[in-house]
Amino acid sequence: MRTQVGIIGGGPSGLLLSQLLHLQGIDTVVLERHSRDYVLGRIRAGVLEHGFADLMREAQVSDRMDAEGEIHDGFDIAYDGKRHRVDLKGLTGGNTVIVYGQTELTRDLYEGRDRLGGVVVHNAEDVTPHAFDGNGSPYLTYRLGEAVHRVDCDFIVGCDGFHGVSRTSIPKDVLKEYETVYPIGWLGVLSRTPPVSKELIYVNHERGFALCSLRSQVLSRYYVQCTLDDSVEDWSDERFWAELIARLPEDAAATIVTGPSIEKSIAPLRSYVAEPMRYRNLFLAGDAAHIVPPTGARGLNSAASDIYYLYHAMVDHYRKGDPTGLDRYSERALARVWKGQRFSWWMTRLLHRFPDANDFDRRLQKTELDYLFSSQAAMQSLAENYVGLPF
Ligand code: FAS
Ligand code: PHB
Repeated sequence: MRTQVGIIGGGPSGLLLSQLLHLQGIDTVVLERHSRDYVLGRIRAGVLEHGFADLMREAQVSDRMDAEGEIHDGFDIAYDGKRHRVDLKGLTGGNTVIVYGQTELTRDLYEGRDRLGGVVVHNAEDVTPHAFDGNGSPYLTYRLGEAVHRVDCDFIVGCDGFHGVSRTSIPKDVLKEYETVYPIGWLGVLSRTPPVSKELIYVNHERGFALCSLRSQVLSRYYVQCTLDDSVEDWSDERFWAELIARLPEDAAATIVTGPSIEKSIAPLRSYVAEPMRYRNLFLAGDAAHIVPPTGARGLNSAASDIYYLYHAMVDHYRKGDPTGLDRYSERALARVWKGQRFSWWMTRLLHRFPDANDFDRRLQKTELDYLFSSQAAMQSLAENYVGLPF
């Protein structure tokens, strides 16, 4: 098989890039190691920056997002038992976010690929990138059952997430990795219950962080900070609801509707960036290159940011013969990735209880929160990062 851009990974990054390039007449093949159902079985992000929503519209896969996604003008941060609203719309001159689950967004992208006749190979095992170092033409190999297949291409894009094959295919002496691992995790629960609040509530509590989010008016998404020793088995639904309620401000604790969990998972918190995001004819995008703690809702949005830059760079290369975008992809993408890293790190430090924190740390955290809600400038900084900085 021959194509122009060989993409490893059929998650949001790979599918969005494939869809956008297809609409510009640029051929792609997506190799995904799991089935579509498996990919759509994952429960992950929930908040889309307005720039990401625009990309979905440009990719012609936004009808359901625009019909079912909820536009949110703000969210609350609760601490010391009180809720403080962050007026995103007012603080950013009208920008908002869309609350729309990654699962549904990925489903929309798959349906968009189907509509255009896009090539997405599922259950592709042992996907391996070859000859991407500039000596010869790049190609991918993969296995379907016993049969080995080959995809010849001009470029390879690793959209294969943190545990993929693309980043680790870059020579060790080329890659510079930056990482901090937090001694905490998030236990997330999805329940068919009405959300406790119209907008998200982020909670800083002495027992630990909590977050009240949603997927629709009948589907709620809740999180509590847990330890890295915790396992899902340690957390019955009863224990989860009791702990969440213990951390919520009074009004929310009194009105929350609990119910059986339909999904329960623990995600460890980590900040990670691999540089560069290009090695000759191999590009990295999304979680393949960077990971953030979910506190700032930047993970999926940082992936979309990479796709924005790579998409425009590929179009300039193929349509105008201009390599500038490709040559500057890593520099441009990383500039925005690192701002997302900073914001996610800052929100995580602001809202969680760290086991190694002393009295000074905790007093400083409270001062940071008091300052935030006493300063228009500080709130504006929070708001402009949350709705998404310009591409
Ligand atoms: P993904 O990991 O989504 O997709 C990579 C794809 O590549 C997968 O389908 C995988 O099967 C495939 N793949 C991997 N290796 C392969 C190989 N060798 N060959 C072929 N295919 C391969 N972000 C938020 O903003 N908010 C959140 O609340 C949030 N919660 C999260 C919870 C968890 C448990 C995780 C893991 C992430 C969470 N994220 C969250 C971040 C998440 O949304 C990512 O940013 C997003 O999935 C990134 O999309 P992709 O880059 O496409 O990577
Ligand atoms: C979610 O709804 O899953 C969600 C929302 C905001 C975050 C993290 C996760 O910061």
